[in-house]
Amino acid sequence: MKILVADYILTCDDDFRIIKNGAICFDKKIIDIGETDKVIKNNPYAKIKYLSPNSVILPGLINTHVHLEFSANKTMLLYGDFIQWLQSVIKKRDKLKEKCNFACYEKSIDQMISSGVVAFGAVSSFGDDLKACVNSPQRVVYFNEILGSNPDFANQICSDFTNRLERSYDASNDTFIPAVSIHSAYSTHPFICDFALNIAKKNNLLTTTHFMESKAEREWLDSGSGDFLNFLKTFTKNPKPMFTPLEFLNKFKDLNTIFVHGTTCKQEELEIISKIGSLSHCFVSNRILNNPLLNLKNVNDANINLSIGTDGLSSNISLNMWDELRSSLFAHCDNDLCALSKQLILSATKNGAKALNLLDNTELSKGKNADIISIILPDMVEDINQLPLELILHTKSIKSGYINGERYV
Ligand code: MCF
Ligand code: FE
Repeated sequence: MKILVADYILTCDDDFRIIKNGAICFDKKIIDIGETDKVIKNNPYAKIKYLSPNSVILPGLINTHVHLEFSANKTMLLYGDFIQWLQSVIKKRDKLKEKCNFACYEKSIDQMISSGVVAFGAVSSFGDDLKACVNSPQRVVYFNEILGSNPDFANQICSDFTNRLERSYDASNDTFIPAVSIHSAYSTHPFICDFALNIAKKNNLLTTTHFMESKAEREWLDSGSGDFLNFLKTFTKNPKPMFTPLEFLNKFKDLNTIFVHGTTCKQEELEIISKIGSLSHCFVSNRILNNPLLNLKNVNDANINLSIGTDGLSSNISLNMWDELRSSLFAHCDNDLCALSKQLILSATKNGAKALNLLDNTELSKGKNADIISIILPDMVEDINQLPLELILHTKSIKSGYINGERYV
């Protein structure tokens, strides 16, 4: 049993309570949290650790969308246009895959670890990242991806998917959870989509999908025209959209799904997403691939559970969640700075936990998982209301991190 004492504890509870001069007592779970004197008095046998001045304790961060298999990329892909990027991924996919050895996976995971990520949702296209994900100290929701628009190959695609899913089942444990990813509405045939979603339904698996990422996707699914038409002609003779946007969303209605991107969603679609799942916001990826900026007002109006994803290094330069949060803070410049900072911190903690169905990770309170991080700010904070903002502005790495009460940083 340990007690950590800090200048501030950001609980991320429903009242967004910040405890000044606070302490948290835990083993695997949180036993007590509150003012330092009381916590120490109530738990006399715990080992006490006083953190350095200007310390902040908060729940471990959650990255709801990352692709580790593309981690070898630095300058190999084309940026600035979504379709061009997609073409370059297809062209360089095998090379990137080959370049990402075990050390490459570990490096990417380490980048998340040192930024305070205690759980992540990894989309796995090939199953090559399985061992690295299983070995990582973090909680991993492992989304086995399926895609393919040609029904002639459906049997092969489905059996490859089933094999990968089974391998992830064999590896599953308390901190490694198998799940299902439908790549997107433009790349997945309804038969293939149904196949994977039926398995998800039967086994109560979490699902994820890229949805309404680009203007091209909007145009294609709405009217079968635009940049996707020529692109898809390289795969199919006379390509037609395989779903309307609402038909696609409807496929997920009895599941729990993380929709990723959503930058070109209509309000009606956001309302549906709010009911059947959540949305992962990957600002840097959207910017690099020339996709629109997510409209936070519309997302908030639809009362969506919004979380944060870094996406993969195929469309980002960093898997450090603070880098992602900083970029997002600077991007949404119509929003009040302090209110946005608070929303971003909640998105990267509580909302991410809800999205990945890690319901014991939603906040720092009695009975929840002891997945805790500490950060040392460079100086004292003038106004406690600006603490979330100062954290986003100044943090690059954490001072210490605990998962299930075990120190991992
Ligand atoms: O989220 C970004 C952009 N949108 C779509 N796909 C991907 C992203 N990052 C990686 N991907 C992967 C995807 O999982 O790229 C491939 C898929 O395996 C594109 S389709 C050949
Ligand atoms: Fe992605």
